[in-house]
Amino acid sequence: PLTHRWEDPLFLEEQLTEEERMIRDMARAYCTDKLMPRVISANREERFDREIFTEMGELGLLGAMVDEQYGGIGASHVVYGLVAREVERVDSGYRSMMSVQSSLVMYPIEAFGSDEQKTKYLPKLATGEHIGCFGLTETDGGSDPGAMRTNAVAAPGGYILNGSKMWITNSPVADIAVVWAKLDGAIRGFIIEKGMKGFTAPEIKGKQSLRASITGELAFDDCFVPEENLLPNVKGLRGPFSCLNKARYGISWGAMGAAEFCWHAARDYAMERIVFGKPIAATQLVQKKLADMQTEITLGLHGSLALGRALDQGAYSPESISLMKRNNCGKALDIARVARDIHGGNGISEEYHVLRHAMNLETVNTYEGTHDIHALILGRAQTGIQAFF
Ligand code: TGC
Ligand code: FAD
Repeated sequence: PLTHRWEDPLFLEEQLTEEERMIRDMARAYCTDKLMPRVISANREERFDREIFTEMGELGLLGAMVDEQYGGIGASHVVYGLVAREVERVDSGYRSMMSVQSSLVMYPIEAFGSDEQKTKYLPKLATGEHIGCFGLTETDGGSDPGAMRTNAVAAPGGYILNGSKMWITNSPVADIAVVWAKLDGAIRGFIIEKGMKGFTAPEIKGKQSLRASITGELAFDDCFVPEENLLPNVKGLRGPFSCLNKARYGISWGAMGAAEFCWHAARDYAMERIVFGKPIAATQLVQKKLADMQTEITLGLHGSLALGRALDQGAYSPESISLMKRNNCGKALDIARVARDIHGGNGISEEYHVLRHAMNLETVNTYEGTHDIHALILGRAQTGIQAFF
C-alpha cells in the first residue's frame, strides 16, 4: 500500500502520465510566479492585465487542444483540465480568460470554420496576440439561448447584424468575437472583428465577482459582416453548445482548483489560530469541515479526471458534463464559504484570498449554465420530461 497523503487521498497523482504531470507543473509554476503576485491588486482595482494573454500564449496554454498546425499543442482534455485547475487555484477570472479563448473562440473556429478562417485567426489567438470573446447570452434570459433576438439578414456580399449580447467575458478588449445570431430562423456563428462599422463592446463595471477578468456587452447596429466571416459548418444550438461542452468540462476542474486553495488555506489557518487556548484545528467541528472539504474535492477531481479520459476517447454525453460542472461548482462555492468562516474575521480580508474565491465562484456557479439549469438537464435525461417551461 501507498502511504496516505491527506491532500491526495485517492492518489490522483499516480493516475497521471509523466507528460500530464510535466505540463501541470509548468502551469503551476507560472501561476505561482506570475499570476499570484498580481491577483490582489487586480481584484481590488477591477483591473484586467493584457499581458497575461501573451504570457499564457508563450507557454502554449491558449487553445492547448487545438492542432499544432494552427498554433495549439494538440493537448488532451486531461491536460486542458489540469491547467484550468492550476489557473483557477489563483483566480476564477484568470481561468475564464483562458477558457473563453480556448474553448469558446478557438474551438468553434477549428471545429466549424473554413480553412481560411482557421489560418487567419487561430495562430494569433494561440500566441495571445489577439484576444477573443464568445457572444451567446442576451439580456432577456441567458438560460434560454434559443430565445435570442440578435439576428442576421442576408445582404449583398454578407449579412447585416442587429441586436446585443450581455455579460461577455473579454468583450471590451477582444479583437474578434464569435457571435451567435439567428439567420432565417436558424442559429449561426459569425466572426466579428473589432472596428467593424456598427459594432461596439462597452465594459460592464462594478462587478463584485471575477473582478480580475474584464466583462462587457456586444452591440450590433446594422453591422455589416462579410460572407467569409460566417462559420460555414454548423447550424442550430448544437454550435454554441458544442463549445460549452468543452468549457463546462474545463470549469469542473477549475472550480476544484479554487476549492483546493480554500481548503488548504483553511487547514493552515486552523492549525495556527489559537482560540480558547488551543488551535481551532483541534476542535471536532473544524476537523469535520476539513474532512468534508477533502472528501468533496477528492471525489470532484476524480470525477473530472474520469470525464477527461472519457472525452479523450469520445465516450461521453453532454449530460455527463452537466453532472460534473454542476456538482463541482456547487461544492466549490460551499467550500469557499466554509473556508471563509474558518478564517473568522480575517476571512473577509483580501490578504487571505478566500472571500475573493467565494465571490468569484458565485459567477462560476451561474455562467455556462446555472446550477439549477444543469439539474434540469439531468432531470430531463432521467425522466424524459422537460421541466424548463
Ligand atoms: P435542446 O432542445 O436541449 O437542444 C437544442 C439543440 O442543441 C443540441 N444540444 C447540444 N449539442 C451539443 N452539446 C450539448 N451540450 C447540447 N445540448 C443541446 C440538441 O441536441 C439540439 O439539437 P437539434 O439538432 O436536435 O436541434 O435546447 P433547449 O433550448 O431546450 O435548451 C435548454 C438548455 C437549458 C439545455 C440550454 O438552453 C442551456 O444549456 N442553457 C444554459 C445556457 C448556457 O449555458 N449559457 C452559457 C453562455 S456562455 C458563458 O456563460 C460563458 S462564461 C465563460 C467564462 O468566462 O468562462
Ligand atoms: P437567468 O436565465 O435569468 O436565470 C436567473 C435564475 O433563474 C437562475 O437562478 C436560474 O437558475 C433560474 N432559472 C432560469 N430558468 C429556470 C427554469 N426553467 N426553472 C428554474 N429556474 C430557472 N455569456 C456568454 O454568452 N459569454 C460569456 O463570455 C459570458 N461570460 C460571463 C461572465 C460573467 C462574469 C457572468 C456573470 C456571466 C457571463 N455569461 C456569459 C452569461 C451567463 O452564461 C449567464 O449569466 C447565465 O447563463 C445565466 O443567465 P442569466 O444571467 O440571464 O440568468
